[in-house]
Amino acid sequence: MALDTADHKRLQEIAKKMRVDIITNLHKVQTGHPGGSLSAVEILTVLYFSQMKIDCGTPNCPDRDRFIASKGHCAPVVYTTLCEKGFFPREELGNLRQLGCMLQGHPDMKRTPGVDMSTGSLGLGLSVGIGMALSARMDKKDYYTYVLLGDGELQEGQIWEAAMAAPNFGLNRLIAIVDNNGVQLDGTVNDIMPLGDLAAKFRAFGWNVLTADGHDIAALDAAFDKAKQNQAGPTVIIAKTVKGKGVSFMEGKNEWHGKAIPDELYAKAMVELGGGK
Ligand SMILES: Cc1ncc(C[n+]2csc(CCOP(=O)(O)OP(=O)(O)O)c2C)c(N)n1
Repeated sequence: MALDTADHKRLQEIAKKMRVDIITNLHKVQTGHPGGSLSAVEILTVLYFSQMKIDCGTPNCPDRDRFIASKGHCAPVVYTTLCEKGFFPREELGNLRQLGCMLQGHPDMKRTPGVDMSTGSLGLGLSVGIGMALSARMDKKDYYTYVLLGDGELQEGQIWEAAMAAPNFGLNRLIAIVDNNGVQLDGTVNDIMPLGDLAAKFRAFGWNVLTADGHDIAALDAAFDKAKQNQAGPTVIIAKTVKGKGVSFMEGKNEWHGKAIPDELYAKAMVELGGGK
C-alpha cells in the first residue's frame, strides 16, 4: 500500500532471506518442494508484509485477512513467511515434514498458527475462499480473502466452477493470485494442457483481471492496491513468475518441483542466493 523505495528494499531483503531459509531447510530435511515455493516468494512477501491485516499475537482473530495456499505443496514458502511474521519460532523450520511436527508437508490449519486452510489436494482453495468471503459478508466484516493458485492447478475442474461462482456473488473482497510460472510437476503447462488466454478466460467468467511481474515487489503491491479499488466483484492477479526463481539450476525446471537437494548443489544455491555458504 503506497510503499516507498525504502519499503521496497526492506521487502526485497525479506524475500532474499526467505529464499535462503527455504533452500536451507529443504536441504536439511532432504525432501519437499523447492520450485513452486521459490516462485511465490515475492507474492507472499507483499501479501504478509504490506497488504494483509494480520497479527501473530491473535492468529484466530475473526477480523483478520485470510490466506489460502491452494497450491499447498508450496508449504515451505508459507512456513517461512509465517515464521518471519512471528507466528512460531525459527527452530520449527528445521523440523519441516517430520512425523508429528508442526510443519507438515502440506499446510495443516489444526497444527500451524497462521494457516487458515489445510491444503494439498489441488483445486479446492478457490471454493473455500468463496466460502470465507461469503462468510465475511454475512458477518458484516471487511476482511479480504486471498487465494494463491498454481497454473498447473488451474487444470482442475473445480477451479472453474468456483471461477463462475465468485463473480455471481459479487465477491469484491476475494483476490486470487495465479503463480504463473508455466511449469507443473511433469513438464510445462503448455506441453501438458495449455491454459490459452488465461486473462480472457477469467474475464469471460466475470473477473476483474490484473497482471504483474510476480517477482517485482512494487508491481505486485500496486496490483493488490488496484484490486482493492474494484468494488464490482472478485479480482485475479496473474503473476508472471519463474519456477525455482533465484537458483539457476532450478529455474524453469519441472525436475525441481519436488526433489531432495544434494550437498554440492545446496552449496551452489547458497552462493547464488547470497546465503553465505
Ligand atoms: C488433486 C491433486 N492432483 C495431483 C496432485 C499432485 N501434484 C502436486 S503439485 C502438482 C503440480 C502443480 O503444478 P502448479 O499448480 O503449476 O504448481 P507450481 O508449479 O506453482 O508449484 C501436482 C500434479 C495434487 N497435489 N492434488
